[in-house]
This record gives sequence, C-alpha cells and structure tokens, in this order.
Amino acid sequence: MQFDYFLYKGVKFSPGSYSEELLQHVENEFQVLDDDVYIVTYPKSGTNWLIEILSLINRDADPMWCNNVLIWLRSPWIETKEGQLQLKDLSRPRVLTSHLPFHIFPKSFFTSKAKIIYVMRNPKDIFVSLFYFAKIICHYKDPESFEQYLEDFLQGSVLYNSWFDHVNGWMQMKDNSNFFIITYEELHQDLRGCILRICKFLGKELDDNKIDIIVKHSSFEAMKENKMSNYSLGTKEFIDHTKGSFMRKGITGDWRNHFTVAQSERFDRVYQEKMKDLNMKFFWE
Ligand code: PPS
Repeated sequence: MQFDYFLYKGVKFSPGSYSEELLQHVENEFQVLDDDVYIVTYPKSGTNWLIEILSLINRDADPMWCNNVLIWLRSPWIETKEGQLQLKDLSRPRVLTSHLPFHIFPKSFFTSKAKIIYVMRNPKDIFVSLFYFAKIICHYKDPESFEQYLEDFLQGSVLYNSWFDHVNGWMQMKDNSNFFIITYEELHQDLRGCILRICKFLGKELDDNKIDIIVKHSSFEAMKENKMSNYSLGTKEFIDHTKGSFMRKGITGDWRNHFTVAQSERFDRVYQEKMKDLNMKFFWE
C-alpha cells in the first residue's frame, strides 16, 4: 500500500486504522474495567489463537460464540478505529486485544485489577509470518524484499516498531500477579496444559470434558475451517485474499525454511545485543 507511517510517542502506526487523537485517547482516557482481560502481543505472536481459547473458556467450552461471531468482534483491538467502535457492544467480562507497547498502554490499567495475558513467539517465526501478512493486509506497507524487510524488522522500522523493545518493555510486568506470560511454542507443545494454566490464571474451573472441547475447537485445523476465525470474511479494505490467507502454516520453526545462515547469524547477533539486559531465558525452536 502507498502511505507513510506516522509516529505516536516514537511508535509507527498507519493512518488507515489508527490516528494520533485515538492513540492519545486510548493511552490517557480509555477506562479499563477491573474484570477486563487483555491479550497483549507483538503482531504475529499467536494473538488470535488466544482469542479463540479465551472465547471458549469464557463460554464454558460452548463453541456457539466462536462459530457465530467474527473473531475480531469477540475481542476487539483497543487501539484501532474499528476496535473502538466494536468494543461498545461487548458484554462483561470483556476480553480485549492490543499490540501496544508498554509505554503507551492505557494508563488506567495500572491502577486496575484487570489481567493481561502476554503471548510471545520466536521472533524469527514472527518475522516470517509478518513478511507474508504485510503483503495481504492493507494497513501494512508492502515488504520490498525478504532481505530488506528483515533489516526493517531488526531496526524496528515496521508497524508497532521493534519486537525487542516490545518484549523488553512488557517484561517490566513479569512479576506482577495480574500478568501471565505464555509462548506460542508452549501452546504448540502442550495445548491442553496451557489451557489449564490459563484457566487457573483466570480463576476458571472447567471439567476434563470441557477442556477437551476447547483443545479441539482451538486447534489450527479447526480455526482454519471456521469462517468466523480464519479471516476469510475480512473486507477487501482490510485484507487482500488473492495474495494469501491469515491462517498460513501455524507451525514452529518455519524460519528455517526462509533464513540463510548469514541472516540467521545476523538476527542472533541483534538478539543477543538487544536482549542482554533482560534476565530471562527463552527456548525458541
Ligand atoms: S495478528 O495479525 O498479529 O493478530 O496475528 P496473530 O494471531 O498474532 O498470529 C498469526 C499467526 O498465528 C497462527 N495461528 C495459529 N497457529 C497454531 N494454532 C492455531 N490455532 C493458530 N491460530 C493462528 C497463524 O497461522 C499465524 O502464523 P503463521 O506462521 O503465519 O502461520
């Protein structure tokens, strides 16, 4: 798409779905409610997977809501123009979504009892997913080439800026009891165990049968089949269906099919440098 990103407090946004006025409103005036749950992620980390899981948990594993209501209406993005309109129709407790970095997240969250689930993913896989996503989503600039886009990503010169800054920023919350971290890789390895951990964090008790139903309905295959969750009903102003699909591969380690050795080593060097002050170890595949 032909447009320029604009900056809000140093972070890049596109003019179609965002505005400075709205971002200012979300940061300073948006009212977080004590029973809200926020799915917070850097783009392509597994956001929609969590929306599906939480939609099912909150409805006691009844898949009706997931099968009848579009995923972005179930858990709107608080910082987008569309999301702000959509969230007015939500009943409580609300599950809301955001890609905002820590420093511009709604201030009212920090004096509330609301909860955050922060989903992380191997940034190399995020990059690959983003590379394909940016080609089909209208509020992203088209990547020039894999090589150039990789540089842009490493320098944080993409929508929502740097993955490294996003993670470093949000990890300030890591010891708070209302902040829960889960990785895309953990979800892959043990979806059932992750759902149980999420239920515990939310204070929700569901029997084994209900957990099994949630596992079944939140699988990649089930979400890819569900037109309410697979973005096939996204308007042409939002997504170009001729160029690819949202539910792309849903695997871990796809970066190995895309990166050269040199690109991977360059990525590792930037990773070491940017993450060196964070006293946390992540195990990416
Ligand atoms: S977005 O646009 O930022 O909200 O995207 P996000 O939802 O964070 O991430 C999209 C990637 O998650 C994959 N996905 C899944 N993987 C496994 N299981 C399930 N159920 C699932 N749902 C979504 C989706 O395919 C994107 O990853 P890639 O690697 O592109 O396939």
